[in-house]
Amino acid sequence: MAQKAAKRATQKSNLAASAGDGGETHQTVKAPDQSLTTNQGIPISDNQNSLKSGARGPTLLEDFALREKITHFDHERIPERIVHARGSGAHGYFQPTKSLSRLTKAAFLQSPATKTEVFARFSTVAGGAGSGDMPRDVRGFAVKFYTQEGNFDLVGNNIPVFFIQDAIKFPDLIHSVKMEPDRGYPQAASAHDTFWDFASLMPESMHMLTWVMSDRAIPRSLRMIEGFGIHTFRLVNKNGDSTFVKFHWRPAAGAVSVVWDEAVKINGADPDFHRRDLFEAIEKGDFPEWEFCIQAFDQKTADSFEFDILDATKLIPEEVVPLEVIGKMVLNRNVDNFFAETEQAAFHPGNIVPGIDFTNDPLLQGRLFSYTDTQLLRLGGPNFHELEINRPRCPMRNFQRDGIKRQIVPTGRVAYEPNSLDPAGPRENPVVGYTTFAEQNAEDEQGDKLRIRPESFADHYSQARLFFRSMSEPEQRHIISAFAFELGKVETIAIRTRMLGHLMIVDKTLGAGVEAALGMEGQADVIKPARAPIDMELSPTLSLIKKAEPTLMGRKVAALVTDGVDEGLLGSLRAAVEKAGATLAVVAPKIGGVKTAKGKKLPADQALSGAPSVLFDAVVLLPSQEGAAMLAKEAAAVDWLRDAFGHLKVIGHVGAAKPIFDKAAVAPKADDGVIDLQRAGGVTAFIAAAKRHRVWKREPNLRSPG
Ligand code: HDE
Repeated sequence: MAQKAAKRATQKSNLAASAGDGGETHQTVKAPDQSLTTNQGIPISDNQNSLKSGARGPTLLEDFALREKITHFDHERIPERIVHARGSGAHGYFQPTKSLSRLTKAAFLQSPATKTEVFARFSTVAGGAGSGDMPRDVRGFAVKFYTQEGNFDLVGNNIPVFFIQDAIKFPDLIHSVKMEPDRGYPQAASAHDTFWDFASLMPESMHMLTWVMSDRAIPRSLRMIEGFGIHTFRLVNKNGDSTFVKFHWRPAAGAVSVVWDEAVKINGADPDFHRRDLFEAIEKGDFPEWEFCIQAFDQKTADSFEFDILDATKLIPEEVVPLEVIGKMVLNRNVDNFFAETEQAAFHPGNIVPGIDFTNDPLLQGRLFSYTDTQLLRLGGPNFHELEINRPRCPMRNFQRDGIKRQIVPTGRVAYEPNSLDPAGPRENPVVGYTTFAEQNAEDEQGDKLRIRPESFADHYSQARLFFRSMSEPEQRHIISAFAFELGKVETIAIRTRMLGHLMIVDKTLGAGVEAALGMEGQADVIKPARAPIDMELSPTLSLIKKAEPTLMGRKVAALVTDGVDEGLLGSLRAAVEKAGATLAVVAPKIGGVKTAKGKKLPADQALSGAPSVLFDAVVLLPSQEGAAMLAKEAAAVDWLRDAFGHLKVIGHVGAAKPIFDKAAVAPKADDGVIDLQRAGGVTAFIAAAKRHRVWKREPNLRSPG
C-alpha cells in the first residue's frame, strides 16, 4: 500500500493513479463530481476489470457495468448516408449584405443587421464514410440556416448542374457509380464499367460529365469550392410576387483545384486532407468565408432561354443573368463532437421558410420526398428533429407526439386541434404561416397525369459544349485526360465507343482528343442526338483559371530544411508568407527538428516521411551543402521536389539544393516558377509567383493527355 501511495505521489497528472494487482493502471477521482458512472448514474469503482468469480475465474453475467458498456459500444455505428456519406462540417453564421425585401419576405434576408446561425456540411458523393477525401467526385455543399422562422436548408453541390433530369433515375445513377455489387469495388471511384455504361446511355448526363471530368471535381480545399443550389427556386415577396432564383456560393479564398496525379497521391498521404484542412483553418482563426449570391430573373427572361429552367442539367451563364451578392457566410466554429453534429445532421431541401419556394423541377420534387425518408432509417425514427444539430432555434410547437426516442416532454391533456380545452395552445397563423406560391404560369405546368419528359428538356449537348469551350487551355487538357483516364479503366469496349460518340457531339476537339488519348482514333460510335446542339455564347466565368485572382490567402507553403539551414532566409520567407495570409510549415528529415547554421535548435512542424510536397501549395528547399548531399540519397526528398515540379508548383531554393535538383532531373532555372531565393528580390519573386497558384505553361512538357 505504501508503495502504491508513493507511486501515486510521483504521478504528474492531476488524477490519482495506482497499479492494480495485475500491474494495470487505475486513475481515481480527486473530486466527488468526477466519478465515472454508468448511463444510469451509478458510480463505477473499477473500469479496468470485469466482475469475476475468483481472480482467474469466469466473468459474471451479473456485471451490469460491463454489459452496459459493451452493449452501447456494439451499437455505436448508425447506417451511413446512402450518398454523401463522407463529409465534414462546421458551424458559423450568415449575414445579408443588404436587404432583399424587394424579392423575398424571408425574415433572415431583410436586414444586414440580422445574423443567422448556420451549420454547413461538405461531402463527397460516391464513397463510404471512411473513404478518402480526394476522389474525382462532386462535392456536396449543404447549409442549414437556423432562421427565426424555422430552418432553411440549401442542400447543394459544388457543380451547378446534375446528371439526371428526373428523380426516378437517382437510384440507377447511384447504383451505377457505387462499387459494383458482385466484386465490391471500386470504392469512391467513377472509373469503372457500370458508371460509364449508365452514363453513356443517359445523354442528359453529358453536361454534368464534362464538369465532373474537370478540375472542379478535385478541389484543393473545401474552403475553396463554389456552391450551387442547382434547381431553380422561387423567391416570394410580401406582395406575393414571385421571382425565379438560382443560388450560388463564392469562396473568398478563391475556387482552386489540384492536378489529378496530386489528388491520387494526396489520398494516400492524407486521406483526411480536406477534413483536416477545414478543421485546422477554423482552429487557428482563419475562418472560411463565402459570398451568397443569386441570379434572379422573371418569367419573361425564363421564356427567352433556349433551355428549360426546370431542367437541372442546365445552368444560366453569369454573362446572361449576372450574380447579385446578397450576403456572406463565415464558418467560425468547429464541431465539438463529429458524430453528434456532423454525422447526425439531417438536411432536407424541403426545409424551407416563408419567402422561398420550390419550382416544378422534377428532380427537386423527388428530393422533397427522399430526405425525410432516409433520415427515418439513418437516425432511427421520426424524432431526429429534436437532436441538437437539427432542432430549430426558434420556437417549435405542434401536436405531433411520441415515436421512438422522443426527448421533449409535452404537458397537458390536449394533443389535437381544434380544441376548446387549451385556448392558449398552438394554432394556425394565416398571416406569417407558410403559403405556397399558387400561380403556375405555363399551360404545360398543369393538366393530364402523364409519365413524360418535356421536349424542352431534350437538348443534352449544347451546355456541355458551352462548358468545354469556355475553359482555358489547361482546363480543356485536364478534361480530355480525365475522360481518357476513366474510359481507360472501362473494360467493355462498346461502352468506350459509345461515350466517344457522345463526346464527338459535345465538341470535336474533345471527342477526338479523348479518342487519341485512348489510342482509339476513329472508333467513336455514331450517335444521333434527340436535338442537335447549338453554339451558345461562351461563358469565361465558368473557368476557374480565367477568373482566378492572384492570392496566397489560406494557402500552405512548406520549407524543407536540414541542419545548417540559413535561419535569416527562413525568417524573411516566413514573414513574407505570413504577410500574404498563408502559413509556412518547416519540414525536416526528423520530427525532432534541425540545428541552424548559427547552431540554434529549429523545431520541425512535420517529418519529411509524413509530409510529401502534395500537401502544400508551394515549396522551398533550404538545405545546407551537407544536408543536400544527404537528401539527394533520400527518395522522399527527391520525390518531394520532383512531385512539386510535376504538380506545377512554384519552387524556391538555395544554391546548395543543386544535388537534389540533379537527382530529380529538375533544372534549377527550369522556368519562372523555379526561383533562386538567394538572388536579389528572390523571396518577393517567390511570393508573387506562388500567388498565381500553378505554372500552367510547364504542363505540356510534362504529360500528354493520354
Ligand atoms: Fe441528394 N440525397 N439526392 N442531391 N444530397 C442525400 O439525404 C437525393 C441531389 C445532396 O451533408 C440523402 O441525408 C435524391 C442533388 C447533398 O447530409 C438522400 C436525388 C443535389 C447531400 C438524397 C438527389 C443533392 C445529399 C442521403 C435525386 C444537389 C448531403 C443522406 C432527385 C442539389 C447532405 C441524406 C448532408 C444527401 C437523395 C439529388 C445534394 C438519399 C433522391 C441534385 C449535399 O436523401
